Amino acid sequence: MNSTTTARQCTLCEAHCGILVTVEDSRVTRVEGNPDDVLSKGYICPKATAMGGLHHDPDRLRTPMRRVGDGFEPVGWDEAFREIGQRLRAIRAAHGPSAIGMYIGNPAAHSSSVIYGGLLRAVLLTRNFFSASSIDQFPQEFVAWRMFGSNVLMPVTDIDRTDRLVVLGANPAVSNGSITTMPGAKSRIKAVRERGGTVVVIDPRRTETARLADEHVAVRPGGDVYLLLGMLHVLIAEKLCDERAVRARCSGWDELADLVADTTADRMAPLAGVDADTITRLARDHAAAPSAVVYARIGVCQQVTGTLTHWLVNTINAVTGNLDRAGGQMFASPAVDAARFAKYLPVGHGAWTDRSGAHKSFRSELPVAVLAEEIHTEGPGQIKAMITYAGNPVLSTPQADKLDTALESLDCYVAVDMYITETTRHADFILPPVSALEREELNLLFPIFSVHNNARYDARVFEPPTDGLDDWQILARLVTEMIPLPARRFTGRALNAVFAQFSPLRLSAAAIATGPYGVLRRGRNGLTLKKIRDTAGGVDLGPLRPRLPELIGTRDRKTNVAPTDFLAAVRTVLDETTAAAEPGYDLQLIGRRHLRSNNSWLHNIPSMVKGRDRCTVLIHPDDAAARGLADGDPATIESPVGSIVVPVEISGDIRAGVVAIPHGWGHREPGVGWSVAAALPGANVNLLHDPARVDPISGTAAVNSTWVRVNPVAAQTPDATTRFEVVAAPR
Ligand SMILES: Nc1nc2c(c(=O)[nH]1)N[C@H]1C(S)=C(S)[C@@H](COP(=O)(O)OP(=O)(O)OC[C@H]3O[C@@H](n4cnc5c(=O)[nH]c(N)nc54)[C@H](O)[C@@H]3O)O[C@H]1N2
Ligand SMILES: Nc1nc2c(c(=O)[nH]1)N[C@H]1C(S)=C(S)[C@@H](COP(=O)(O)OP(=O)(O)OC[C@H]3O[C@@H](n4cnc5c(=O)[nH]c(N)nc54)[C@H](O)[C@@H]3O)O[C@H]1N2
Ligand code: SF4
Ligand SMILES: [Mo]
Repeated sequence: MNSTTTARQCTLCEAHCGILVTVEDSRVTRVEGNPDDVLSKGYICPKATAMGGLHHDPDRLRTPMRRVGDGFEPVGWDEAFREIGQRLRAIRAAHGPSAIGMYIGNPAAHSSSVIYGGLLRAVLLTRNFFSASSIDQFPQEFVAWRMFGSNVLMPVTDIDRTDRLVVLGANPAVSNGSITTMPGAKSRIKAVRERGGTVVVIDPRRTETARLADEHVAVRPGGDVYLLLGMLHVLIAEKLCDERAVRARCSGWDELADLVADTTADRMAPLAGVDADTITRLARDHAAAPSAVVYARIGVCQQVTGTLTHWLVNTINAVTGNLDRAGGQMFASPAVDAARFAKYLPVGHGAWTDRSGAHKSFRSELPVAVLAEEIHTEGPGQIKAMITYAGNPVLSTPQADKLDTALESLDCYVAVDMYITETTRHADFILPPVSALEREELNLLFPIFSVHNNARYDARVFEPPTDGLDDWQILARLVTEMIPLPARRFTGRALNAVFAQFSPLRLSAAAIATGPYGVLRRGRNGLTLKKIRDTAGGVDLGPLRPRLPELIGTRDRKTNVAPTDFLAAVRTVLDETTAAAEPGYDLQLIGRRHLRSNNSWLHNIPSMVKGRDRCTVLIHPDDAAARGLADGDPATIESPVGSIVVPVEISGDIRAGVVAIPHGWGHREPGVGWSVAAALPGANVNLLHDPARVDPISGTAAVNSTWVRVNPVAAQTPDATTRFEVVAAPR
């Protein structure tokens, strides 16, 4: 038997764990953790085996597809690009550049092909650009821009050296960290306690991470902004900060002190849903620890107060002396040092708005929650054509069910994806990249957010098929089609030949050689792509090092702890508290993630979906009893904008008054090409979230505190519409 083992990374989530992939007779037979990997050190989660499952999945598209009637037919690449080019150029000529919209999804960031996604977006010159960022990390980027002068400067949690880890709205024991890339998060969290430190988890649910902690604080969904204001009050009123040191490095101390002068723990406690003593103690302990860090992520991004919360998180770290020092929040020093140049890149807020005028662009991008409206609403600037790249916004974004019909109404829709999904089933063309195991590359993005500096290479496990194209090659061909060219038949071919010379890997090699560790600077001992490629698990570039003075892009080169627009916004949320319930709705809905699931697209791999039903509504025993619900009963969850049915899962781990449902489910739409997923129960939770509910500063969809009511299916209110009827799965 012919057997080979290749070292590369699992590219499914941000952790990018090192894996050893064994292939026997052209089949992946084993995926193991790579003990030599300099970042993940042998750790993998159960999803790693899906790298093989995805490669062999018979439902994965291997050839471009063109729509015919309700179905698709295979089409050659050249013919597809020619026809796409003709149709999109005609739409642009008739309606202007913004008539072509574009959406980039999460997996795009997991490959360096995304460089060409950026180029395509630039060439389109459209105002209608969207991405998963506006239901994800936009608040963190916005805060980084305001505090440090660049959206790229989102600080990393130095988990491996901290004495006190406070996790707010994140569940790294399941997600393995995000915008703090920490494969094997569980061991890293346990290690904090093993070296005598403390771990606190602030989350409405007693999560897998909370189980590893010294303390769990069950905050009210959306209550974090008040909890943090209360903590800052204590820190400043009790003089727990080294004011002189803070003034030396930060601007805005006086304004901050003024803002929190009366946000006492007593006043904030009922708004946060956390008692005043706890708030006070959290502040004192943070100041007293030798090093301490608040790590916050998606739970508090997807809030109407997302930006304010992340600003207060960074501010608490800064004023307690935990910014840019070991054990606090730091900035990585990767081999391709994009952050170093980030301060020179314009960010921009409000360069344009959506057509309603309600939503401002942020770094030249509009909030995804308005995508369906921008397709549906007629008039100048209407989106007539779309390109989606590695995204499934029909399941992953709140659109009040309008995106489905919107995509269907387009004059032309091109999807770069390897599956016929809830989203891409509406496409006129689906252009599938080769599988991840057929790619060779070096990820440029995640080393910027890693807990330990590293440079790692992704080797090919399989040779790509001769007619296969990688994402970057597909995107480059689309760029060629969208650039105005004279004598296109000849110049187009020439341009394609030029792009072919500039693979992301070649660009990475050049960036490494000229980067801070590169041969050009360090001579013979310097780093090259070849040296990285020749290692068993990447190159260790050392622990995080203080470097904010070199990176910061604010005018006075200080961290701004009191941006004026944030101060004003806090006064507003203190006046009209976000705690106010929606009349008729009595429970707050939050999300959750599962170790074997990854957003919407791993549900077609049998080993990832075996076992009990995952798309359930988690509800506190008291709330279930009050509604006559037993474990496993189908329940209707209704919000002011939608309704779904999923089985009940009763759990004392969730705060009373709160329910949790995972996103990325509901694959039963006709025409979806995921044969395994299409047979699963589950519903699209984003049908419950109101697209109009966004963080007013960053435009991020606020899906983590929607007011709902939950009832047995029989008691369903007559006007409720149920699109994804399911029966409780046997357990
Ligand atoms: N209610 C609620 N909604 C959420 C969230 C939540 O917590 N709650 N989380 C949000 C977050 S954080 C995110 S990141 C988004 C994700 O939202 P999206 O990025 O829109 O969706 P995904 O589910 O990641 O779908 C990825 C798509 O890319 C395709 N794909 C996978 N790999 C590749 C590749 O290498 N190349 C190409 N071309 N295609 C590929 C898959 O087939 C799939 O169709 O969901 C968001 N939605
Ligand atoms: N297994 C797995 N791993 C993943 C993913 C996946 O789908 N599955 N997705 C990847 C992606 S795209 C991302 S962005 C990351 C996200 O990584 P995380 O941010 O760790 O994601 P979640 O597990 O959704 O954790 C969010 C937590 O916030 C809590 N929460 C909700 N509302 C509030 C609130 O108002 N206040 C507070 N304090 N907490 C709240 C939820 O209960 C939940 O525990 O994970 C990545 N890793
Ligand atoms: S945590 Fe799991 S899914 Fe994420 S990179 Fe590691 S093995 Fe892959
Ligand atoms: Mo995400």
